[in-house]
Amino acid sequence: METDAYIALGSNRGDRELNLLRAVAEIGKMHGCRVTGVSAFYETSPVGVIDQPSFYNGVLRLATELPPRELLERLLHIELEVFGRIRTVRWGPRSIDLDLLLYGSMIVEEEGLIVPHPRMAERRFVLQPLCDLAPGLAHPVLGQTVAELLKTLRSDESVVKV
Ligand code: PH2
Ligand code: MG
Ligand code: MG
Repeated sequence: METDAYIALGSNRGDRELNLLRAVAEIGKMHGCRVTGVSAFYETSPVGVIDQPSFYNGVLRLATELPPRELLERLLHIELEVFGRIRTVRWGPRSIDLDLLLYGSMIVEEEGLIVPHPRMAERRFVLQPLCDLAPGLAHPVLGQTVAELLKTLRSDESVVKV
């Protein structure tokens, strides 16, 4: 049985667009996973640590047979082995960041694995590309759709389609 999962893609180091495209290709190669949608890419102002280069962000949809923990491990493997990402500064510059946003309507709270992603509803750089793919999708905890969350979001982040 396949489940729809949504993955956030982010890059603010190196060739940001190429990094996102490479990540989509790598995720598409994973066994037990089919990429069924990719959002537009957006150039976004950094959130959290603001003294760093702007990001490119996007979201992809996956039909997957992998359970969420295994999916997360494969994503971390791509970050590490394909992009050579070293985790130094939390929220600092990175060639690629792959975050599991949603796994069907499942709610998971385990060590190192929280789904839905705990900050997704506050981030325009996540909600805008997610809205491209799934405006009517309900957030499993908050109950509102992605389009509703985006409409009522109070945030001055800049998010511009590239
Ligand atoms: N990721 C972060 C922190 N801040 N800001 C933008 N614009 N885009 C991101 O992907 C991002 C961020 C932590 O992962
Ligand atoms: Mg992140
Ligand atoms: Mg991450």
